[in-house]
Amino acid sequence: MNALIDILRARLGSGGMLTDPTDTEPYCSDWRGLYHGRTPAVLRPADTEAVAACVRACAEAGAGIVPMGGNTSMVGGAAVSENGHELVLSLSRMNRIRAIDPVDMTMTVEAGVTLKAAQDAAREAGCLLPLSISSEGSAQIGGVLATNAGGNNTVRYGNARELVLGLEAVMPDGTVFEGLRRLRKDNTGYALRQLLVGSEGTLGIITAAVLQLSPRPRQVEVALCAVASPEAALALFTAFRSADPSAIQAFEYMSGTGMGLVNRLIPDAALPLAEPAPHYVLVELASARDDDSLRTLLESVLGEALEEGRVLDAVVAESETQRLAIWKLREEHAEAQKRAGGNVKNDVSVPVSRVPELIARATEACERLIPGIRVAPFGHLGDGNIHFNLVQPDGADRVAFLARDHEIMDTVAAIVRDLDGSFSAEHGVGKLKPYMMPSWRGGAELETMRRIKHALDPKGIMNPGKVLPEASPPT
Ligand code: 2HG
Ligand code: ZN
Repeated sequence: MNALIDILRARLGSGGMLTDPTDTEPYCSDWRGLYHGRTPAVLRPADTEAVAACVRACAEAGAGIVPMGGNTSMVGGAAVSENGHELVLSLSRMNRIRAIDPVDMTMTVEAGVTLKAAQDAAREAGCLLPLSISSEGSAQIGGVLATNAGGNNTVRYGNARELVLGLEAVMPDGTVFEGLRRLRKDNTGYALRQLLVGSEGTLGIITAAVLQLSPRPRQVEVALCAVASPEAALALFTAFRSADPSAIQAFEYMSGTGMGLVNRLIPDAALPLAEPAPHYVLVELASARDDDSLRTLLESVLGEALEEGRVLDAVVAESETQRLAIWKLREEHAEAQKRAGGNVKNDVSVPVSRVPELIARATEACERLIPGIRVAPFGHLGDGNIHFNLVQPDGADRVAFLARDHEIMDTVAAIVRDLDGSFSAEHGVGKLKPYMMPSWRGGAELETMRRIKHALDPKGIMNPGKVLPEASPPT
């Protein structure tokens, strides 16, 4: 390992590498505080050629590499192991926006650009980068694509995958896949970029991408609604969809418990409604038209739902400040749950029609499993992705609660399976969930994934221990 570090130091210079344990320590824990590892060095290459040189050197030495962007994974996707044999490769210094073309509606960005910075640059060019996730201030493009992030606007624009026209990546042998094409049509063999998107750094390191931009909407309307039940939330979704299927930009669900935690634990997050409610919906509509048709649509659908009692109360944002204040109530859910103590996350998806059944059955099962558990689901109702999160009972022991995480996850997963859903909708598999892969993606599917991994990364150096479970020894 020392010889490898000397080679890498010579290539990267002292500014391109951290070895002092006080400097490397922040790279060795994940956002949730689930994993704490060790690394002899954090590599900080500033361009693609330097990433390739690092990977070549590691491949020759057979050393594991953990690619890292903003380190915001919810499943330990960038967790470094405890054995101290893996090097972290941070993409943070690759933070240039290489090009924006408002005619082609594309932007070429490097992996270390934060999603927020990419959104801002698109906006300045008069366009919209429609990907939006709660951690966008820290999450970086490389990680967002490596995990095929979804987020708030999937209902309208799809997941990250749908926005990727081209990709540049360093493959596990250190060769560079130069696929930064920006074409809407390009049927020329296997879609390698789509193989790398969502591979969580196990097949290569994304260094840059061409993203598809959209026209900026001229009108945006946001409302926060109190509803009596998840069924009422779903009915509101279908009412908006029937009124104008193209208008919905985000349709988010929040439980009363989750909202209560946000109100209590996040400064300046006050509920703008007279009474707390058992369930909430945040709806955002957007339109390219330059008139007041969107407000009319919002008021007419909400008016009818209020009259019929499907919506108990609602507030419509009258300014950008109010719009952001409403979104804050939604986006701070993860932070509030972290502050509330130990929490177990289930990033699951089901067909949209089955969301109410998921919430009812999983709530009942979890409350039966651990009396006093705080059931705080929220998420992207419009695309069927619910974060069915559980917070430890008030005053319970955090460690004892977290020791039951698999039991809780398996309880929820059994219901999700019964509802034809997925055990990981948008956060990926990471280090937390490979154990679930054989029962969910077994047979030919998992075997094909293993073959692809072996073909591209025969030494198994890319993000070891993520996505695929250890193969059981031949019998
Ligand atoms: C969100 O939608 C993120 O806010 C985080 O995906 C979800 O904390 C979570 O489980
Ligand atoms: Zn989410």
